[in-house]
Amino acid sequence: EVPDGLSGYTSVKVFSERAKVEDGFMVSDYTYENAVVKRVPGGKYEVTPTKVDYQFKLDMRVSKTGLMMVGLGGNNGSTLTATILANRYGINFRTKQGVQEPNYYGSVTQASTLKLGVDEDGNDVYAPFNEVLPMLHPNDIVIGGWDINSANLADAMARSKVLDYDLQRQIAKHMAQIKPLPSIYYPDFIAANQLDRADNLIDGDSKWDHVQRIRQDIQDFKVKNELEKVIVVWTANTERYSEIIRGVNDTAENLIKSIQISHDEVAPSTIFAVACILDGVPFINGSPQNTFVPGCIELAEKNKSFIGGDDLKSGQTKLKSVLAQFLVDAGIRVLSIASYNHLGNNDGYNLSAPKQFRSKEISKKSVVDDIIASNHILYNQKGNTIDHCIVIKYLPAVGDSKVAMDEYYSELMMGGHNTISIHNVCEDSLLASPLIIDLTVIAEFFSRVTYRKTGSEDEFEKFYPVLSVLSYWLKAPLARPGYEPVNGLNKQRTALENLLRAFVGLGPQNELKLEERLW
Ligand code: NAI
Ligand code: DG6
Repeated sequence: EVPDGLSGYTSVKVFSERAKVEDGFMVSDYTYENAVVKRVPGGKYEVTPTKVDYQFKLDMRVSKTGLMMVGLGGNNGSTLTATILANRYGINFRTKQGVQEPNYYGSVTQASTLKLGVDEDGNDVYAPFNEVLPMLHPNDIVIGGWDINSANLADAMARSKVLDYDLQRQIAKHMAQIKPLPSIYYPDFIAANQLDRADNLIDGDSKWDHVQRIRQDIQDFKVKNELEKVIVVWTANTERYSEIIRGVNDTAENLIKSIQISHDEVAPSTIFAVACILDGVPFINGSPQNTFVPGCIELAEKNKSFIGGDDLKSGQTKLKSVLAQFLVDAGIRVLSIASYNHLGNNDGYNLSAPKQFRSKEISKKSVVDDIIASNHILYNQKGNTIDHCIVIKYLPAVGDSKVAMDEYYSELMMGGHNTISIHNVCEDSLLASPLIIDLTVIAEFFSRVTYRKTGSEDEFEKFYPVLSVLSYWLKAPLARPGYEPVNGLNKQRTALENLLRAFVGLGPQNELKLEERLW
């Protein structure tokens, strides 16, 4: 049944001439305004405004969706599962502060708002982010996945030591029913100290058989739970980087051939990605390694299958993607950033091995690249970089409570200096789990969006497979080959909000406030 009005599916009803609901689809017209800039000799710029008209089409019906996590028995996997179940069953629990109701704090889609416009007096009005258009609710997500460790999720949750005991106690009976599927373990890719966990493995050594088995697992999960869609998120251990070797993983064809001969350089995460891509299942990499080798991206392109990554942007790096951007946008020259972590969870244990640390170091460092590139007044031939140092230490005693210390040292006017020091302690997995919800919700949402150029008779088609709208939640956003990733958190959020607005026939977010500023 199609509700009346332009939306009516949510609490937000938009009356725009540029959008209408027809047969369960929201169809909107959007003029994409941009500017093409030419740098000309003498440090000058020639700017030409551009306009392209698009039509977007969104299926308003949310699909019954499953989330399969690779690394289900880890801190993120077990914390997220318990949180969803606690919310679904409305399980309150006691902490030393009193009774705690379950919630989804830290999730943009579930706990943040989006400015819709202004009221009659010209003051801003906000609505819940997930009320602008129909989105998947986390309580409805069916959870499953794989782990190289056989612990059921009640035991995995206890091992993670993240959630309060009273919640663990009440939720254990639900969690115990979930057992990770056996997974693939190529010891060379994660730290040797993880060996003891590997007691739940798919038989055989053939990497091609592993791809087929994972495809089958996804299919079985879909059928068993009567799902329309499955989204797979890698939240297993950080792997070492794979070497990019010509003829091995540089093209889609070579990558498939390499998997067929079980080439050593194909990582487990790439095996999962390929399995998903072959069946059009969105695959998101929540860890820093280069799962998406060039051949894997090409395969996603060929199969028009969504991929997104890399590495969940939860705490220190999220702050950096705001703070460094703010300083540089304020015309302050950041000279160095020293970022230090210590943590005592299994992630920290795995990262205590040099190759796995290196993957994390790369992703944590890359976050300021485009910020530096955005300001040639501050960064130029005289000094074109920020000294950026990443340290991570494993300290078992602190468990999941990660300590992050950062020092931003900057140059001010007339040779002055400024030091900003930040000390941040947080339960790492409570910051990371809501990001997995958002990635799932937004990936499901974009799998319902198609577009075409206005006036074209072509079929509507899906967005480009590298789903860079997910960048907000990712430390080292995967970008379409040939494009630079955008790291600044505010830019990432603006893109998301404006896309949502475009789909309901609203123009981009603006803060002009002319109601107030003009007579
Ligand atoms: P964890 O170590 O608690 O969990 C990882 C799980 O993956 C373990 O249960 C392990 O047995 C399993 N595993 C390893 N290899 C596997 C394979 N091939 N197949 C299936 N399962 C496998 O780690 P945690 O804290 O849950 O983090 C997961 C990933 O997310 C790590 O790469 C971490 O760096 C990344 N990450 C975590 C954040 C956080 O705040 N917790 C934030 C950003 C990224
Ligand atoms: C310590 O750096 C371990 C990592 O897994 C981080 O906890 C995780 O990548 C989150 O990093 P950040 O920089 O977003 O807080």
